[in-house]
Amino acid sequence: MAHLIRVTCRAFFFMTCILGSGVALADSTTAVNKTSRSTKPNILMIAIDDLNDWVEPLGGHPDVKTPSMLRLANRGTTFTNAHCQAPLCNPSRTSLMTGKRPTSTGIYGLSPWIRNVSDLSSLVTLPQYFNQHGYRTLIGGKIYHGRNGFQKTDEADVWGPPSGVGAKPEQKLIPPTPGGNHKLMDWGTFPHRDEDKGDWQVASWAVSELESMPEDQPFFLSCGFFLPHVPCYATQKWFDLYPEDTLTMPPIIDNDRSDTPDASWFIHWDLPEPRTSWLVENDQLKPLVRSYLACVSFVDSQVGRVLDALEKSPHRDNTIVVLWSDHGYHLGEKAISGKNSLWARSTRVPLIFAGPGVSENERCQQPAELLDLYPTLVELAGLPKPEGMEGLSLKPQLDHPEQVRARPAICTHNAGNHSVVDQHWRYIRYADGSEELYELRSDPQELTNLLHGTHVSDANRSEADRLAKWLPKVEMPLAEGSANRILEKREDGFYWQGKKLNPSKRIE
Ligand SMILES: [Ca+2]
Ligand SMILES: [Ca+2]
Repeated sequence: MAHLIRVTCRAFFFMTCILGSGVALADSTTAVNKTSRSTKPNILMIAIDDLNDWVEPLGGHPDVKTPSMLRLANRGTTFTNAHCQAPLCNPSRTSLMTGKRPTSTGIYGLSPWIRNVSDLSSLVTLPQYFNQHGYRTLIGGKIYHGRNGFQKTDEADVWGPPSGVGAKPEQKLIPPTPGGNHKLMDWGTFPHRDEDKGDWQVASWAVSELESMPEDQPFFLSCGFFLPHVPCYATQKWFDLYPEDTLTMPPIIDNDRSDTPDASWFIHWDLPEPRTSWLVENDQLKPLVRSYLACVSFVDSQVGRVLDALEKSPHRDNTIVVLWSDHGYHLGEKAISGKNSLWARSTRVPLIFAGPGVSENERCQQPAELLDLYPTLVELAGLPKPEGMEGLSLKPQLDHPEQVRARPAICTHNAGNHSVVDQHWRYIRYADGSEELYELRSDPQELTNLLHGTHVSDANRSEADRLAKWLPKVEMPLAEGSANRILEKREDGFYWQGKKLNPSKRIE
């Protein structure tokens, strides 16, 4: 990196766990009669796109203001060690909604949509499963990637607005970005109204549905927000929460990639998201951080509108709320912006449950996977256990946050590249066999690869081997129609988007 930045490392990760006893238990009724709404909990699922741990319940950024997510956390259980199954929209959301790992479906890229893959077209998604058991299902905004499934009544009974940023400036606010000046690679503020934003419209739709929900049927309402996905546009009032002169910058460490394997570059080889070097050279690092934070606070306010509507409704005491993000986001750390890495910056996500059957004001440090949502919600609702679930129900941890869970969290970015995280360690293995290991208590920023240089030791090797036992045993090849952000390890080297990549052309 041409320009090096050193900033004070504040306590970006705190993982204190307030231990306590879980008390409430879910209603275990299994009745499927549509008229039994009062005995079955409703589900309100709130998804946020590209939101990393910069939220108050996770403490990932000391300046961030997310009062609505904090309010939700205070009345529920926050998983402080939750991770996505893929650091990219389509594979992450496909995994969460089907209960299957990317390695089991072969969906690693931004395409395909499951219904276009013959072997996957009949998978029963989370809302479909609830629908089969008497629930009215509603989807608005970004739940599936892009417009996958949009307005298909076999995917949901009711469809709200599609996802999108909403109001846009007449032209991009930042200088042309590398890799083709992608139109989404933009951030900043310009004159517009909060009411003109796509997420405002999605929240308004969810509010109106909550106000008019039929009384004779339990509901599963999925509400997906687009921000803080790029372009990070917010109105001035959200920027005013983060004055430029007092803004805390994320810890960006000189030469942090000197101990990471070449393959760590291959998995985000050629992307529209700028490298940190470009952001620094173009004075865009601070504007990006500020814009991202402004968007996080804006989207939090929309979460608040939906929670307010729930609390004012007759459903407030009988609705399970779950909030998640599909993956994290780098804002300069490890030389990149964007996702598509196997470090905590990309894999760690907010995951908060609240409502009947969930302990209040608790934090769970056990590893959790977004894949666990499907079996967890099914168990909380008292529905029969579905076949073929690859996640584990988090009900034991929702009852008792200290309940040990042996399985670590596994994240995959294209076949053969995985990270495995437990409470204290992160192990990464790439498709060429290269590896990383981090000890998270002493090194929460994952700065020192313990499988590199002088850090190599029998003890570190033994931790790596212990975690490596959890790597997927079988990996499906690319599903038909796979495209966008596809990396393949073939016999003669790595291929990016079907073309052999030249490691000497790396852009740092
Ligand atoms: Ca995403
Ligand atoms: Ca390093």
